[in-house]
Amino acid sequence: QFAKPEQAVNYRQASMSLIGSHFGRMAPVAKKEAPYDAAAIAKNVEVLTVLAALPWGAFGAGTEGGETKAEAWSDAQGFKQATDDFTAAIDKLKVASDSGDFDAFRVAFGNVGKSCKTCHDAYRKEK
Ligand code: ASC
Repeated sequence: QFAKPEQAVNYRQASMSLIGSHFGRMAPVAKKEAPYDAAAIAKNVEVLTVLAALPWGAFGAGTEGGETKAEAWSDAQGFKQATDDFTAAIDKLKVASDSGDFDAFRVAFGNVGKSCKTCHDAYRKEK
Protein backbone atom coordinates (compact mmCIF):
# COMPACT_ATOMS: atom_id res chain seq x y z
CA GLN A 1 0.00 0.00 0.00
CA PHE A 2 2.87 2.38 0.83
CA ALA A 3 6.06 2.08 -1.19
CA LYS A 4 8.10 3.95 1.42
CA PRO A 5 7.68 4.34 5.20
CA GLU A 6 7.50 8.13 4.89
CA GLN A 7 4.42 7.72 2.68
CA ALA A 8 2.70 5.90 5.52
CA VAL A 9 3.80 8.64 7.93
CA ASN A 10 2.44 11.30 5.56
CA TYR A 11 -0.83 9.42 5.15
CA ARG A 12 -1.46 9.02 8.87
CA GLN A 13 -0.53 12.63 9.55
CA ALA A 14 -2.78 13.88 6.75
CA SER A 15 -5.73 11.78 7.92
CA MET A 16 -5.19 12.75 11.58
CA SER A 17 -5.08 16.40 10.52
CA LEU A 18 -8.46 16.03 8.78
CA ILE A 19 -9.88 14.24 11.83
CA GLY A 20 -8.63 17.10 14.01
CA SER A 21 -10.28 19.62 11.70
CA HIS A 22 -13.65 17.89 11.56
CA PHE A 23 -13.60 17.09 15.28
CA GLY A 24 -12.22 20.41 16.49
CA ARG A 25 -14.73 22.52 14.55
CA MET A 26 -17.49 21.10 16.76
CA ALA A 27 -15.82 22.12 20.01
CA PRO A 28 -17.43 25.60 20.14
CA VAL A 29 -20.85 23.95 19.78
CA ALA A 30 -20.15 21.38 22.51
CA LYS A 31 -18.95 24.23 24.76
CA LYS A 32 -22.11 26.22 23.99
CA GLU A 33 -20.06 28.99 22.42
CA ALA A 34 -21.84 28.44 19.10
CA PRO A 35 -25.42 27.41 18.35
CA TYR A 36 -26.30 23.73 17.96
CA ASP A 37 -27.34 23.10 14.34
CA ALA A 38 -28.25 19.42 14.59
CA ALA A 39 -28.28 18.81 10.83
CA ALA A 40 -24.89 20.47 10.31
CA ILE A 41 -23.38 18.50 13.19
CA ALA A 42 -24.81 15.20 11.92
CA LYS A 43 -23.41 15.89 8.45
CA ASN A 44 -19.99 16.74 9.87
CA VAL A 45 -19.98 13.61 12.04
CA GLU A 46 -20.81 11.52 8.99
CA VAL A 47 -17.63 12.83 7.34
CA LEU A 48 -15.75 12.21 10.59
CA THR A 49 -16.83 8.55 10.74
CA VAL A 50 -15.18 7.99 7.35
CA LEU A 51 -12.03 9.90 8.31
CA ALA A 52 -11.78 8.05 11.63
CA ALA A 53 -11.24 4.76 9.83
CA LEU A 54 -8.31 5.99 7.75
CA PRO A 55 -5.15 6.31 9.89
CA TRP A 56 -4.91 2.77 11.27
CA GLY A 57 -3.87 1.07 8.06
CA ALA A 58 -0.89 3.43 7.89
CA PHE A 59 0.78 2.13 11.08
CA GLY A 60 2.01 -1.13 9.56
CA ALA A 61 5.26 -2.90 10.40
CA GLY A 62 8.26 -0.99 9.11
CA THR A 63 6.55 2.40 9.23
CA GLU A 64 7.91 3.42 12.63
CA GLY A 65 8.68 7.10 12.98
CA GLY A 66 7.05 10.45 12.47
CA GLU A 67 5.34 11.59 15.66
CA THR A 68 4.54 8.07 16.79
CA LYS A 69 6.34 6.52 19.75
CA ALA A 70 7.92 3.08 19.33
CA GLU A 71 5.33 1.82 21.84
CA ALA A 72 2.68 1.78 19.10
CA TRP A 73 4.55 -1.20 17.67
CA SER A 74 6.14 -2.71 20.81
CA ASP A 75 2.75 -2.57 22.58
CA ALA A 76 0.74 -3.42 19.47
CA GLN A 77 -2.12 -4.87 21.52
CA GLY A 78 -2.48 -1.72 23.60
CA PHE A 79 -2.33 0.44 20.51
CA LYS A 80 -4.99 -1.67 18.79
CA GLN A 81 -7.19 -1.42 21.89
CA ALA A 82 -6.78 2.36 21.97
CA THR A 83 -7.68 2.74 18.30
CA ASP A 84 -10.66 0.36 18.72
CA ASP A 85 -11.85 2.45 21.69
CA PHE A 86 -11.60 5.57 19.53
CA THR A 87 -13.59 3.96 16.71
CA ALA A 88 -16.25 2.85 19.22
CA ALA A 89 -16.44 6.40 20.64
CA ILE A 90 -16.87 7.75 17.10
CA ASP A 91 -19.69 5.24 16.45
CA LYS A 92 -21.44 6.49 19.60
CA LEU A 93 -20.97 10.09 18.49
CA LYS A 94 -22.65 9.18 15.18
CA VAL A 95 -25.67 7.71 17.01
CA ALA A 96 -25.83 10.72 19.33
CA SER A 97 -25.54 13.31 16.58
CA ASP A 98 -28.14 11.51 14.46
CA SER A 99 -30.55 11.70 17.41
CA GLY A 100 -30.45 15.50 17.30
CA ASP A 101 -30.24 15.61 21.10
CA PHE A 102 -27.73 18.23 22.20
CA ASP A 103 -26.81 16.66 25.54
CA ALA A 104 -26.26 13.26 23.93
CA PHE A 105 -24.01 14.95 21.36
CA ARG A 106 -22.12 16.89 24.03
CA VAL A 107 -21.40 13.79 26.14
CA ALA A 108 -20.38 11.68 23.13
CA PHE A 109 -18.20 14.52 21.83
CA GLY A 110 -16.41 14.71 25.19
CA ASN A 111 -15.81 10.96 25.18
CA VAL A 112 -14.26 11.09 21.71
CA GLY A 113 -11.97 13.89 22.92
CA LYS A 114 -10.89 11.77 25.91
CA SER A 115 -10.17 8.90 23.54
CA CYS A 116 -8.00 11.16 21.33
CA LYS A 117 -6.07 12.31 24.37
CA THR A 118 -5.60 8.85 25.93
CA CYS A 119 -4.06 7.50 22.74
CA HIS A 120 -1.94 10.61 22.11
CA ASP A 121 -0.61 10.55 25.70
CA ALA A 122 0.44 6.93 25.34
CA TYR A 123 1.61 6.73 21.74
CA ARG A 124 2.42 10.19 20.37
CA LYS A 125 5.79 11.79 20.95
CA GLU A 126 5.86 14.87 23.12
CA LYS A 127 5.89 17.99 20.99
C1 ASC B 1 -8.68 17.90 18.82
C2 ASC B 1 -7.39 17.46 18.46
C3 ASC B 1 -7.01 16.50 19.34
C4 ASC B 1 -8.11 16.25 20.28
C5 ASC B 1 -7.71 16.32 21.72
C6 ASC B 1 -8.91 16.09 22.59
O1 ASC B 1 -9.36 18.73 18.25
O2 ASC B 1 -6.65 17.91 17.45
O3 ASC B 1 -5.89 15.84 19.35
O4 ASC B 1 -9.11 17.22 19.95
O5 ASC B 1 -7.16 17.57 22.00
O6 ASC B 1 -8.52 15.96 23.92
